[in-house]
Amino acid sequence: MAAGVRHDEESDVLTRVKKPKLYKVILLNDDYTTMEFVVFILQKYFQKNEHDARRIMLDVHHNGSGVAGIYPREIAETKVKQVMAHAEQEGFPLACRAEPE
Ligand code: TYC
Repeated sequence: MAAGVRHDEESDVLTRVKKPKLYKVILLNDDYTTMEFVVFILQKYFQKNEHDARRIMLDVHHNGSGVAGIYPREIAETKVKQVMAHAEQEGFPLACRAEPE
């Protein structure tokens, strides 16, 4: 084994254990989802207060996308699924996705 390889692998593993790779959950704008529903989603799934939820919603509305929250991969992916399922249930096309920070 080349010198240093094992050590590098160990330090990578330790880094991931202590500091998991983080993913942004991005909300995407559309013309049909109501502002109220997006504010509700930000409060329910991303623990935002009303003020911050409105600010993030308006940021998405004006800029096309915005960050709802930042989480380890599994949590980010779960939130994407929960949000999309809830929006679909309400008949809104609201889309979101997770992407590495
Ligand atoms: N653009 C939507 C409207 O005018 C509001 C909206 C905001 C929709 C953010 C989606 O992620 C979104 N009703």
